[in-house]
Amino acid sequence: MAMLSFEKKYRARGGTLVGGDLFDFWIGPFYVGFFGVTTIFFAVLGTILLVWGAAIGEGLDGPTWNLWQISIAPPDLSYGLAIAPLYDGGLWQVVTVCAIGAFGSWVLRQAEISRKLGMGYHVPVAYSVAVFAYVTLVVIRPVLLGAWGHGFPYGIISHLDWVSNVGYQYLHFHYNPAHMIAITFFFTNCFALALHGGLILSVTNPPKGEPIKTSEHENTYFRDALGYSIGAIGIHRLGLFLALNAGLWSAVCIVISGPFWTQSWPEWWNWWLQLPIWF
Ligand code: UQ2
Repeated sequence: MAMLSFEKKYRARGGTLVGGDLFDFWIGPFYVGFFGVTTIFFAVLGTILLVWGAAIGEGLDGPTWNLWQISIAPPDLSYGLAIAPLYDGGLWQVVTVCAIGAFGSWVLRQAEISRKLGMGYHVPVAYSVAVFAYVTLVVIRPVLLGAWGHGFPYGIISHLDWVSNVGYQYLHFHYNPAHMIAITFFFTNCFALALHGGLILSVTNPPKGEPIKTSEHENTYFRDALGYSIGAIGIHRLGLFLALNAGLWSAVCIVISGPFWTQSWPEWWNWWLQLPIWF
C-alpha cells in the first residue's frame, strides 16, 4: 500500500505504554503495538465463541443460522453473580470478557497512537464514553441488581426484545428524566453535525470554475443567519460535548432504572404534583 509522503516521518519508535519496542512496528498502514495484538486476540476469540454458540444453539431452543435469530443469552437470574455453566449463560460471560478486553485494548491503542504523535487524549477519552455505556449495561447494572441475568442478550432481534421488555418494566421509559436528557443530546448532536457537515460541504463546493470558500464565509454565513457564529474550533468542542453527553446520559438513564428507581417512570414525576404550591 502506498505511503503518503508525510507518513514516514511520523513512524517513530516510542510512546508505548507497555512492552517497550516489542510490538512497536507497522503492518502496512496499521500500527500494531501490544494493544493491537490484544485487540485482535479478544475480538477474534469473542467472534469465534459467538459463532460456536450459534452452532450449538446456546440459549435457544435449537441451533439456528438465521442471522436475525441468533442469540447468546446471559445466565438465568437464579445464578446471581456466579460463574454460570458454559452452555447456560457462561458463554455470554466469556464473550462479555472478550468484548471488554477488545474495547479496552482499543482505548489503550488509541492512547498509544496519541502519545506517539504528541496529541491530546481526546479520541481515547471520547471512545471510552461509548465503552462505559456498554459496561454500564452488562456489568455495572447487573452487579448493582445482583445477577448477570440483567445483562442484554447478544443477538440482533433478541437485544431489541430486551430493550422493549426492560422499557415496559418501568411502564413508559420515555418518562425517565435521564432518558429525556440523553435523547435531547442525541438529537442536538445530529442537528449540530448536519449544520457543520452542510456548512463545510457548501463552502467546499462553489460553482464550477470558482475557488473554494474559506472560514470567513463559514463565520459570515451564520452571522447573517443567526447573528452568531460559534467558530471553527467551537463547533468541534460543541460536537464533542454533545456526543459525550449523549453516551453519558444513556448510561445514567439505564443504571438508575432498577438500582435507584423501581417504580414506573411516570410515577417519578409525582414530585411535581406534590410541590407545596398547588394549595
Ligand atoms: C459555526 C461554525 C462552524 C460550523 C457551524 C457553525 C464557523 C465550521 C455549524 C454554526 C453553529 C452554531 C451557531 C451553534 C449551534 C448550536 C447548537 C446547540 C446546535 O458557527 O463556525 O465551523 O460548522
